[in-house]
Amino acid sequence: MASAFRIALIQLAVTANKVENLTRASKLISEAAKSGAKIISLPECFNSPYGTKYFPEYAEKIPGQSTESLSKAAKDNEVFLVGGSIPEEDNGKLYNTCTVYNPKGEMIAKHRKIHLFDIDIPGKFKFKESDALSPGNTLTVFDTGFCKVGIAICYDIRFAEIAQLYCKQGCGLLLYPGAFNMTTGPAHWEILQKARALDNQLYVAAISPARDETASYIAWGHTSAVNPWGEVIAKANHEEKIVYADIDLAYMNEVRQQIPLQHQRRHDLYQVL
Ligand SMILES: *[C@@H]1O[C@H](CO)[C@@H](O)[C@H](O)[C@H]1NC(C)=O
Ligand SMILES: CC(=O)N[C@H]1CO[C@H](CO)[C@@H](O)[C@@H]1O
Repeated sequence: MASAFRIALIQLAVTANKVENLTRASKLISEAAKSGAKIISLPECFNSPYGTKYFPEYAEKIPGQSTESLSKAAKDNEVFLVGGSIPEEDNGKLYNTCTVYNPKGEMIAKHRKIHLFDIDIPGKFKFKESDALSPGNTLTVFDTGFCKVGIAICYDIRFAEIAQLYCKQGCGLLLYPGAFNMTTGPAHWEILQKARALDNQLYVAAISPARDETASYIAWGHTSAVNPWGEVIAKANHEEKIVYADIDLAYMNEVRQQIPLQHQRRHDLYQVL
């Protein structure tokens, strides 16, 4: 199996009309596949505006309209497709859920956001995801044949332990569909990707929706990919765009040899279980 392959990160412009946006996503997936991408990812909440008041209205069962459209896009284009996330309804509860498809269109993973974004700064800013959503309780790794890939959603990137566990399980690439806002975006979006990449000496990519200035929650955009040396190797500004990045596992192994963190851990003093 080739040690280098291309991924595509789709910074989709998401608005209120679900059907048109699904069609738009499918079109961009096919464009990315034609440009040689083997793994393609959509952003967090790609079929719905981001906000607790929208989740009940846009939520779907899995399988449902949005995930069937993803399965078809993966199969038609013969790619691994990471379906960003959608609000999922299951048994009366809502989740922020990412589904993953193989090139035959079969769902091979389903990941529910683990850490919900609950912020309340009195008089300033309030966003309480847990008003509408329930948390997921499992970590998610899938194998592509190119490398193992770990998934987590948005706020989850702030919890270094998840990335460490994914690294321990042999991942070469971590994908974080996410939507940081206009404050946390410029402050933390890129540095968190670099931190997770450097700690674990692997590739990290974060996939945001394009910015919509008229939305109630304004996304920072800046979908990007970082290599195991901590360098940004591809990035968008805030408009709709497909970001391509080449993942080179031979390079990853070189970095791991140059700075042999993996062999020098003091498991007698600390351990991520
Ligand atoms: C973005 O979120 C942070 C809390 O995580 C909050 O302090 C800030 O006010 C928000 N910014 C905007 C522009 O909404
Ligand atoms: C990216 C994209 O095609 N977005 C569309 C989503 O649906 C709304 C409403 O129909 C359109 O205005 C957007 O252009």
